[in-house]
Amino acid sequence: QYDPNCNGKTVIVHLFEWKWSDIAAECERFLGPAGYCGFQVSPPTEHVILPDNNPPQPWWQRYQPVSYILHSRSGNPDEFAEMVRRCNAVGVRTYVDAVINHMSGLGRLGVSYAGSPYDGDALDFPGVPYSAEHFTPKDMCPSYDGNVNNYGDPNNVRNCYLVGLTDLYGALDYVREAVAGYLNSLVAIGVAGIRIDAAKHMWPLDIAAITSRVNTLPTEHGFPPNSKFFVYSEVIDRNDGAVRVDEYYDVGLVTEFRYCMKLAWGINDYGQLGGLIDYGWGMARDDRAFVFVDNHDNQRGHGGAGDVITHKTPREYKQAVSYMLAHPYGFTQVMSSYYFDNSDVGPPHNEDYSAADVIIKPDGSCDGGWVCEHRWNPIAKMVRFRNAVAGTAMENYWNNGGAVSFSRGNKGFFAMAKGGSMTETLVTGLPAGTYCNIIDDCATSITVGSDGKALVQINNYEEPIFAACVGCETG
Ligand code: LAG
Ligand code: CA
Repeated sequence: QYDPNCNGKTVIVHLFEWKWSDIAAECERFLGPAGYCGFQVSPPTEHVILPDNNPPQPWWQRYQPVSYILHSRSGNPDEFAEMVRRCNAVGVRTYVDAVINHMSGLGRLGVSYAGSPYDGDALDFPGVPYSAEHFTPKDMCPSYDGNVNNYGDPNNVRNCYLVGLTDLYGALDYVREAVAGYLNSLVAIGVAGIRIDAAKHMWPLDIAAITSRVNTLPTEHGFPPNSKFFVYSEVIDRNDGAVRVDEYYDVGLVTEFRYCMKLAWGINDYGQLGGLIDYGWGMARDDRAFVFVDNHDNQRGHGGAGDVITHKTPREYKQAVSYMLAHPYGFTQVMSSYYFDNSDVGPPHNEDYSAADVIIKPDGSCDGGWVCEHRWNPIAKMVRFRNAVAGTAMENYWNNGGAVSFSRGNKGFFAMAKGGSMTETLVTGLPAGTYCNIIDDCATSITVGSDGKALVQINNYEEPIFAACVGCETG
């Protein structure tokens, strides 16, 4: 449950709203060679389809599942299985965003991609099937209108309807079995793990009862015998309610949303980077923290928003992601977005609202409305750095308020200058020798003396980052 099952690699990317055939190609042409461990997909199951919404078919319709059939606007079950297979073949793992706290919202009525009808008001989802008795009994929700509205009370947070979403009764054996059946169908085709959507709104014991029914990963997809399904629970804990991240340690890693905020503060004011991890705040312990600079919600003002840096400020974003990937804390996820002005609007799409092709330009950047942060120069390079220094501690930390540097054991050295330039003699932690900056493709380098020190110079306004690691130059 704690191992992402990717041979010790350290970074996954959230390919938000990408379609399955594009992801398969991306594994082969980019994610594998770049050293990514794997990718998180948008919820793959049938979901409500909202053509009359303004804008039509918002991204968030995928967070209203109506069955566990793997058919969505990203593709059909065959395309999904083919993606998992092709990616596994190049050592890149699939992680599914599993929406298992709830089904559709109340009032949602229709038929989804594979033909499953849904009726939210009647609590009727024959595609699973679920019916009224499988949803949390009304008398268990201490809220005047049935919705989650008191984050100080765990019964309210977990037994009421989150923004009107029909809440599954996770204490029932039938529900646990149905959800585990879904997860086992993923395992069978080679999926390596899941994000548990809205885990904060589920009882940790119900999650444990479900994950305990999940099979070990199939060796025919390249997993060592007895490998366990990787789990990270999405729990938004900003010291603002009754639910804490540590309640979920037994089922897997937990999202650490305070990290987004603290890192943003640190990039805006380097002096604060030294206090990035605050255990006094209850931040998740290192071996349970799942961290990211931004995610699909908080980059657009949905859950956990406020004080986050996104692709909309590329210079700051590159610094934030680079710092995250250099810093040893937690297991890291990189975001890969599409451009948007309206926070509800879905991905670039075809006439039928299926996800549009991701276009790759000759220079390796993306087009067609896709941002592809995971391909941005310093971000992709820092994936290589993080893999190379895995398992080492942060040492020789130096910070003068405008620039920062540290080493990772005797394997890596990282420096960053907020203003775009710096000239400092610093302790690198590296054995004597010459090391080049992987960020500028070895255009600059440092010479480390027998005392471990080197003159470090940065002169690059857009990408003011120096990263060197032993054995990294050749990739
Ligand atoms: C999550 N984590 O806990 C997801 O990361 C987040 O994106 C999901 O909300 C949420 N939990 C439920 O899975 C998203 C949007 C919501 C949207 C919801 C369901 O942030 O805005 O709610 O998905 O589609 C929408 C409307 C609401 C309406 C609700 C039910 O915005 O106004 O009440 O649907 O019909
Ligand atoms: Ca619930």
